[in-house]
Amino acid sequence: MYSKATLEKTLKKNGASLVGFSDVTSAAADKRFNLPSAVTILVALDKDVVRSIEGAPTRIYYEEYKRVNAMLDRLGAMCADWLRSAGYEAKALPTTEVKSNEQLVTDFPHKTGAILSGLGWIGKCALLITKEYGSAIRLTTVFTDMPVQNADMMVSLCGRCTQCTNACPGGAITGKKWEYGMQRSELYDACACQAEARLQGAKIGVENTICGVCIASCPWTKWYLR
Ligand code: B12
Repeated sequence: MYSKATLEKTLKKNGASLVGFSDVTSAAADKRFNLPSAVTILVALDKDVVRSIEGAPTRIYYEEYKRVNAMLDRLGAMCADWLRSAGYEAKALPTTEVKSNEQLVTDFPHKTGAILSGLGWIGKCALLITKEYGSAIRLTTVFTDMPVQNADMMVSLCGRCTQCTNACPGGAITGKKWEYGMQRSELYDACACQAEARLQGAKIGVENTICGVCIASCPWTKWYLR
C-alpha cells in the first residue's frame, strides 16, 4: 500500500503533472532539514495562459501563477501527510519561498531535486525544462527519510537553440548550454532578470517579479502547446 508508485499515483490523481524522487545527500544537511531524500512535484501551466505571454506577461498569467502555487502547496502538504502515515519523516518546502539573499539564492532550489530525479534539465534560460511540458511548469519539494534512489540525470537537450536568449526582454541570458555543476551566473544574470521582471510586472499592475517570456519562447514548451 505504501510504495513510491502509490504516492506518485495519489499526487497525479490530485493534479500533479510529474513526480520525481531523489537522494539529496549531495546537498548540505542543514539545507535539507537533515533528511536524505526529496519528492519533487511539478504542475504544468495552462496552455492558453502560456500562449498569452509570448511577448510580455499578462494578468491571466499572474492569476495562473497564483493558482499553481496554491495547488503545489496543497500537493506538498498532501505528500507530507502521506509520508507521515507511512511512518516516515516529512517536511514540505513552501513553493514560493524566497528566503533568498541578495544573490537571489535559496537554501535548496526546487530545481535541484528535479535534476537529481531525472525529470528534466536546466535550460539556457536557467529554468527547468521537461520533455513533456517544456519549461511551462512550476514545482515544489518535500524532504523525507523514505529511502529512494536517483534516476539517471538528463543532459541538456537545448542544442544550438537561442530562442530564449533572443526573446528575453532583459537580455539576461548568456546562451551557454547547461552542464551539471555549472553556476547559474554562467547561464544568466539573475539581477538583470529580476529588474526586467519588475518592470514587466509593473506594466500590468503586478508588484511581483513576473515575466515568463523565456517560458513561452522555448521550443519544448511550444511542443507541449501543440
Ligand atoms: C530567487 C528566484 C528567482 C530570482 C532568480 C532566478 C533563478 N533562476 O535563480 C528571480 C527573481 C530573477 C526569478 C525570476 C523568475 N522566476 Co524564480 N525563483 C526563485 C526561487 C525563489 C529561488 C531560486 C534559487 O534559489 N536560485 C539559485 C540558483 C543557484 O538555483 P537555480 O537556478 O534555481 O537552479 C540551480 C540548482 O538547481 C543547481 N543544481 C542542479 N542540480 C543540482 C544538484 C545539486 C546537488 C546541487 C547542490 C545543485 C544543483 O543548478 C541550477 C542551475 O544553476 C525559486 C523557487 C525555489 N525555492 O526554488 C523560483 C523559481 C526558480 N522561479 C520560477 C519562475 C517560473 C520564475 C520566472 C519565470 C518568473 C515568473 N514566474 O514569471 C522568472 C524567470 C527566471 C529564470 N529564467 O530562471 C520557477 C521556475 C520553474 C521552472 N520551470 O524552472 C521557480 C522554481 C518557482 C517555482 N516554485 O516553480 N526567480
